Amino acid sequence: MTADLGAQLAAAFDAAVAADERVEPRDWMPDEYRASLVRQMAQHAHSEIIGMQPEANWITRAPSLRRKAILMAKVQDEAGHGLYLYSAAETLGTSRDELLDKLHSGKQKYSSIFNYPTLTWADVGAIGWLVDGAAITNQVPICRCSYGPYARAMVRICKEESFHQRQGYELLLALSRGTEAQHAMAQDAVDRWWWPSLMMFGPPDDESAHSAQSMAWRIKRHSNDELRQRFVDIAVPQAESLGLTLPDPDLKWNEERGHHDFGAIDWAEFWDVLKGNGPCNEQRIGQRRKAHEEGAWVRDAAAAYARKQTAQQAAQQAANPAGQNEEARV
Ligand code: BYC
Repeated sequence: MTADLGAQLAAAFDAAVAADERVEPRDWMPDEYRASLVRQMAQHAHSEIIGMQPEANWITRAPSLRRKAILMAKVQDEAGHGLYLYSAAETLGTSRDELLDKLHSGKQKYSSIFNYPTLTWADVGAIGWLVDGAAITNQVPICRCSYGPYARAMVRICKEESFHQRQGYELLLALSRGTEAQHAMAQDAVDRWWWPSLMMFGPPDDESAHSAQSMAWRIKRHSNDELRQRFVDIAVPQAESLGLTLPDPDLKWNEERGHHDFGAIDWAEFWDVLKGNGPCNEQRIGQRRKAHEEGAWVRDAAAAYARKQTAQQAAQQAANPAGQNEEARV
């Protein structure tokens, strides 16, 4: 490609993004845009898949058939979200195998939140209310992401996440209004999940390596701190309706700012979890690798079946080359 043509393509790309047009897989895009999308989408997909583990931990111990059915449906939805996102990442020329290898070898990240344990049944409620609530706050703007396949995948994901958030809220409400011990269990879960949920939005803006460029490319529409503040403002009245408190003595309404002020986040803990030192990092990745190895026979069988089908179709076509025309006439 000549330097002139490169500059023209880059200018056309910048203009399309600035005009809020969608970038589609076959459009020209800068290598760095492609790489940054693969990075974020892969991390997002991995989070959905790893995120199945803490909740699946409670499927066999759900307190009723109704709760069990709801939880199974939710965990299945997370698997589906992972698949939409891996497929969307594949449109950028990166295979799912490649991305999974990078997850298993620790070269790509997944969300910090899933390195915390689910100690009681109330944790299922706290994850739904807080973790899915934070996820929706972060992900609704991604429905307007400049990259078409990612934006479109997010529309369906966000609808399902809303249901997940509601089920968590409803579960916590039942516990909060239950016996004293149930109320205490709900409060304890919220106490443990609140701060890690705030960390999900990523580092503060002045330490966020990718935000400025991702916002210029309209992959991200808001900064990490903006979305974190939006989440806090939404969660405070919901906690009141639940009859639960949030574990932050500095949380209070600031009339002047029109937002809630909140206490300092322990960023040392966040970076430590990202380095692999959270309470469950080893367990999560170990379980993921094991599931992948144990699923090898399914992938082999599916590939063998696909080869057989292709060979049969080729043989049929060779034996009856006119068949295709007849089908076309029908
Ligand atoms: N955990 O420059 P920054 C869900 C990394 S919900 C781990 O601000 P960016 C679910 C970041 O990758 C969760 N790593 O990055 C819910 C970067 O490292 P690299 C998934 C994090 O990309 C319920 C470095 O820190 N949601 O799936 O501009 C049930 C500097 O950060 C985290 C998504 O992934 C974190 N919390 O902004 C089941 C949403 N935060 O890559 C499942 C899509 C930051 O340079 N992703 N890092 O090695 C995003 O919106 C953005 O990627 C983030 C980070 C806001 C997360």
